[in-house]
Amino acid sequence: MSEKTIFQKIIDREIPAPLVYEDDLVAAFNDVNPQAPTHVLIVPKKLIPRVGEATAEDQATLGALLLAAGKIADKLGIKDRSKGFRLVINHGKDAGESVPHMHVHLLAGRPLDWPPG
Ligand code: DGP
Repeated sequence: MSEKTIFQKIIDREIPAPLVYEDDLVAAFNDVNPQAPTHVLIVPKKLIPRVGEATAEDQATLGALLLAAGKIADKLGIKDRSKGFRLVINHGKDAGESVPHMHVHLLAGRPLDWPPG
């Protein structure tokens, strides 16, 4: 069995990180290197290395990630359209993926450029 990812270790509570949100399928915690005043990582408890490798079996998990984003935004007071947030998923090298355990970045708290860098 291959070495657990850092995110799996956080999910399994082997590495301490306060959880911003948790349900049966996903966990969320603050990014260690925040790119905005709010930068939360929403991670499936099941290891899906990257979004393009998800299968039909993962449908509920993929849905849970987006539903969690809405709940977290609500909890953090950024769901209102006058504020807002951005969700980002990096798949592979050109996108800047650095942890091979799929995750959704939730970024907020400042105006975010478009197109992204
Ligand atoms: P990505 O580049 O899309 O694979 O994003 C990986 C993110 O994970 C990056 O923004 C930094 C964050 N990160 C890496 N190691 C840790 C860690 O040990 N704890 C936390 N909370 N975040 C981490």
